[in-house]
Amino acid sequence: MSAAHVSSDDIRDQFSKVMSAMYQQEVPQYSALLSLVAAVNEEVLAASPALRETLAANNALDRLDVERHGAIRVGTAEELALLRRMFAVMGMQPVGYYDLATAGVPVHSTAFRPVDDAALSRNPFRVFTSLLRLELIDDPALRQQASDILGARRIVTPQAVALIERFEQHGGLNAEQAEQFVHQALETFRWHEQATVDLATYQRLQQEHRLIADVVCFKGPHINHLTPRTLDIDEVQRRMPQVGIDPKDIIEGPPRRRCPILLRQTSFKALEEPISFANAAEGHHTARFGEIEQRGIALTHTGRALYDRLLGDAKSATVADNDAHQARLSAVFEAFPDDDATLRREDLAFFHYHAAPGAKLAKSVDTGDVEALLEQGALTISPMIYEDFLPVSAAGIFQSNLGDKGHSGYARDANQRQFEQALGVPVIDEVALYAKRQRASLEQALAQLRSAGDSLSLKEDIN
Ligand code: OOG
Ligand code: NI
Repeated sequence: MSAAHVSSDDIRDQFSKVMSAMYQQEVPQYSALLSLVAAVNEEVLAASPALRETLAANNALDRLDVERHGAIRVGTAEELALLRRMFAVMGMQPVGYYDLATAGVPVHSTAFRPVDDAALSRNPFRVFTSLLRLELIDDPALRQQASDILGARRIVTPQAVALIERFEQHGGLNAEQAEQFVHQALETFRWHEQATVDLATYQRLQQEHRLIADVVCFKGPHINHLTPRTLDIDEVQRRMPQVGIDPKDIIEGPPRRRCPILLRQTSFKALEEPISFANAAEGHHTARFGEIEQRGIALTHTGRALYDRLLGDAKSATVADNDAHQARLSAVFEAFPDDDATLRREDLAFFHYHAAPGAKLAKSVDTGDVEALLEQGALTISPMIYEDFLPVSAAGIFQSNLGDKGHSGYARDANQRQFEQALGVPVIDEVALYAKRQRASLEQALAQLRSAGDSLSLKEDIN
């Protein structure tokens, strides 16, 4: 990148804002949801100055107002690979692999998102991107027809393609190109009321799986939801009906806790929208919905295994409503430690390490002795936010919007290799990424303590 180039962080920030503005126009309930989330976040921060301070100290306060994730579904390997290149212009890399087929949804997915601390605190915009698995359509004629329809469409404008190529060749875009790119890239995600197929084709695909019709029958991968981040999802869920939004019954993910873990999510049901077909017939399509999320700390493999086990234990009981579900979850999750010190000591979760301001090292303590430095207060920790998704929750959200329990015949092996071949690169392992960031923060904090220690002993030498 040269000085004339706009940073990818800036491009992503601009893009996420125009995307949000477009979705507010397309789906007015999303606008109402944004206001509700902003009001609740403000109340939470007003009631808890300590939380505000912690967020501010970790550069996590500013990002809250802009933080969104979106979701799209593409139809072919070529589409997925092209979008990977488009997201790369915005500093977004494919992180994680999610196999939704095991939950009866014929897709597998990744999340395009920024990966380093600075980019995440600037704007952590992420797009959950699913690739349709056409091979899961049993009827060969229908499978071929879907493939032909998808093969004929172009989801990225020629101008956007040219700007992606320019970015790749020159390592960046100048201000004017960046602005054009943002504008052109947005076109890919726009809603189209006009289906590209006739009613009969739509209905056949719809019968196979509603998601297949959603992917195949339109000009492009319309953004199907955009999700703001709340600091109190229970409160937002409770107030949604007051602003005319009908939430799904259950909040997905872990229960409310003192130290929130992973991700809690709820959504409102997809809108039924009028569409017209290629043969001029009129109809309806339900695809686009709204969602909110509350993010907590990222878990290690050990922590994640415990989470998965407890979630499984909680599932065995039938749930009457959200209150009953949450009460049951809370009871089961008592087995999951709920304070930072234990989460860290038992290697259940990831943290950022910090050198305490003005920390003086006791002479007896070595900077290699992390436990002693924490004990002594020279090192402090703060939770590292989970930046990814949860396949079980994702399946719950898919299903609440598809209005069915999915399709049990799709439970085949995860096929990460096949997905990566389509994508053109391997996905980044999200847990390895958290571990790397944790290590880097510890090394930096220790280096700071060492140099503070050096100048201290220098002073002692002089005296
Ligand atoms: C994606 C659903 C997954 C989430 O927040 O887990 C998702 C989709 O419906 O396309 O966005
Ligand atoms: Ni989502």
